[in-house]
Amino acid sequence: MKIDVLTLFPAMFAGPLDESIIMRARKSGILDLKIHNLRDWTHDRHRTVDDRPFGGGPGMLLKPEPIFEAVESLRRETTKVILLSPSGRKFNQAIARELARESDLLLVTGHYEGFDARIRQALAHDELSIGDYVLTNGALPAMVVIDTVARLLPGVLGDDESSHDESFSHGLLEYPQYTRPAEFRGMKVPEVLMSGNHAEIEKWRREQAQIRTAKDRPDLLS
Ligand code: 4GX
Repeated sequence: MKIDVLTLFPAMFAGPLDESIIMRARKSGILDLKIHNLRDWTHDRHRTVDDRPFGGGPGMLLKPEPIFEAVESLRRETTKVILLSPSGRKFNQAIARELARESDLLLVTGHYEGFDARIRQALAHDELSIGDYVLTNGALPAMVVIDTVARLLPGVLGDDESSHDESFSHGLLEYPQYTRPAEFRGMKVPEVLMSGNHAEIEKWRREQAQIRTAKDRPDLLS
């Protein structure tokens, strides 16, 4: 999969995507990730990307020209163009699974108060939010989407890392898990887990997952 990112803060992307599983996916060629500076598509001396909203109001908006030029130069016939903003539909594992089937994504990250509405109208196939809170810019949301989608690409996870989407595939939170020691600072591992009775262990885990989900994420049950 090819992922292009359009951002005002390319330096923010150094680090999180240069480690571990994502770096391995990039080195193997499964993920072709390119970060682009929006200012490279400006033409004035100050490399202006923003302007004041018509009709007044606080803050600045990303102006259309640099984003249109950038998207038109980066996109291909097959590219899905996605804006990151708090007004988008809420990103989740199901959306990640859909995106993992695309051949190329172009993630456009905002800053300031938002985008000129014509960017959304004419360029965007989708607009995503990573949650109902306000960040300073869209770089972290873009990295969240990239990380979540990349680990779903075939060949990215090894056998040991794989199969652990569990919480979001069977719709319940994980059951509690324990490793050695069997007793730590007075806290004991539940007896059933050391019983060797696999039917009982299964039953206990199903119950625990239910209890935990009802308590912490009742929204997943309804
Ligand atoms: N999930 N931000 C975008 C600028 C902005 C504001 C309004 C469009 C409309 C965020 C989130 C998020 C901060 C990124 C504001 N762009 N993005 N930025 N939560 O908070 O995606």
